[in-house]
Amino acid sequence: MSTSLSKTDLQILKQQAKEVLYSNRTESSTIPSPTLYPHQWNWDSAFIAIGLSHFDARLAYEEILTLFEGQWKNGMVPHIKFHRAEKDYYPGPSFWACDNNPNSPENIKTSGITQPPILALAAYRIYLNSPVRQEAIEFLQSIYSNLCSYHNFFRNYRVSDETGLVSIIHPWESGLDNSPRWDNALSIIKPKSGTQIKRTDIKTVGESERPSNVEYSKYAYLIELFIEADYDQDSILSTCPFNIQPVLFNTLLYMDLEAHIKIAEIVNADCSEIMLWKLQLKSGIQNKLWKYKIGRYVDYDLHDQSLIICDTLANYAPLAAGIPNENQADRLFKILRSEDGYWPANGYPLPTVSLSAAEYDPDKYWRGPVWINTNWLMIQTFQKYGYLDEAQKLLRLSLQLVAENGFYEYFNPFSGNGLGADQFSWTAALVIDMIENNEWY
Ligand code: 2M8
Repeated sequence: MSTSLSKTDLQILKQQAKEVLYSNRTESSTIPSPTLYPHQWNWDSAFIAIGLSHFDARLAYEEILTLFEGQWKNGMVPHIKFHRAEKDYYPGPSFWACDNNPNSPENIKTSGITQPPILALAAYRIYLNSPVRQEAIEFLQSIYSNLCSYHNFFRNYRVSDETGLVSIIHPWESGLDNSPRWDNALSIIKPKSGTQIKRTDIKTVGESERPSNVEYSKYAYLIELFIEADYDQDSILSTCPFNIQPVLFNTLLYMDLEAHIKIAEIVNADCSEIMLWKLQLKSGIQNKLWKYKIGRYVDYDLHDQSLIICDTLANYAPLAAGIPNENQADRLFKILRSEDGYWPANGYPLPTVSLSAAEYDPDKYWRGPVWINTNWLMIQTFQKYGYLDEAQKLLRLSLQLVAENGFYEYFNPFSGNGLGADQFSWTAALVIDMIENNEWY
C-alpha cells in the first residue's frame, strides 16, 4: 500500500480533527461521539486530552479535571461519567444504580466500573506539550493526589496474588469490550432470565459491527451482580465469574506508573511504593504472562485458573513498555510484521486480531478492525525497538486511512471502510498527536 499525503493534506486533516474535537465538546469535557457515546468516558478523555494539548492546553487540563470530579472515594475513576440525561445510552445511570453507594461521588452520576489506566500517562504528555511550563506544573500539582488514589485503587482492590498484576471484572473494563480473549470467560456466565437489555447502540451502527445480544446480556448481568454486592470491591473480586489479569491492561498500568514517577519528581512527592510496584508488575508480566512455547504474552483467567490463548494485538502490548528482552521482542515483531499476522500485503496494518486467527472478523468492533489508538501505541513501539521503517509506514498508513475514510471509530483492514461511530474523538485527537509528533513529513 503506498501513501501519498502531502504537507498541505496533513494541515487540512489536522484542522478537520480539531473541528471534530470542538464539535464534540459539551460543557467542560468531550464526548467520544455524538451518535453512540453521549457522555464522558475515562480512557477516551485521556486520549482526547493528549490531542487537545497540542493546540489548547487549558482544554486538556479541563478534560482531565472534569473526569476526576467523578472519582469515587475508594479512588476508582469510573469508566463513564454521565453528564446528560438518561436518554441515548444504555445502560444509563439508573441501571448502574451507583447513586446511593457510600463510595460514589455526591451529585455526580457515574458507572460502577473502571477502564484501562492511562491518566498519568496523559497528564505527563499534556505537561510536555503545554506552552506555559508553570501552568502545566500547577495542573500536575492539582491532580497529584487524585493520581495517587487512582493507582492505589488498583493496588488495594484489584491485586490478588504476589505478581502485582491487576484484575478486571468486566469486559468493558478492558476497553476492548468484545475481544475474542473474553469469549471463554463469558461462555460460562449464565444471565438470569430476568436480565433485560435495551440496546441503543444498534440504532445508529450496524449490528454486524457491534457486540451480540448474548454478549450484552452478560455485560448487563455482571453489572447486576455488582449492584447486589453493593459495589464492594473485595466481595466482587472474590466472587465475580469474570476475573482476568489482562496483559494490555497491566502493561498500560506499568506505563502509567512510569508516568506517575516522572510526575512525582516534578511535583516533588515521594512515590517509592509506586516504584516498587512497577518493578513487581514487570516481573509479573514476564513471569506469569509470557509463554515461551507460543512465543507470545497471554492473559490469565483467575476464575478459571487458565491461560487465555488467543492471538490479538493486545497480546503484543508489553513491547510498548519496552518490557520484552531482545529475544522475546524478535519473536513478537516477526508476527506483527508478517502478512498473515498483522501486516496485510494489500491492506492497512495493524488489525486488532491476527489475520490468521479463527476469530478474526474485519468489521466487528474489537475482533479485527484497525483502531487508531492501538496503531498510535504501536507506532511508538516500533520506534522504541528501532524498527523505524515500520514505524514510519504505520504512521503514514494510519493517517491516510483517516484522511480517505473519515474520523471513524474503527476501520476494515482491507477496504479501509470506516466502521462504528463517525466523528469519533480519540481518532481525531490521536491524528493530531501523530501529525505533531512525527519527524517524517
Ligand atoms: C466502547 O465501550 C462502550 C462501553 O464502555 C460501549 O460499547 O458502549 C469501547 O470501545 C471503549 O473502549 C470506549 O471507551 C467506549 C467509548 O468510546 O466505547
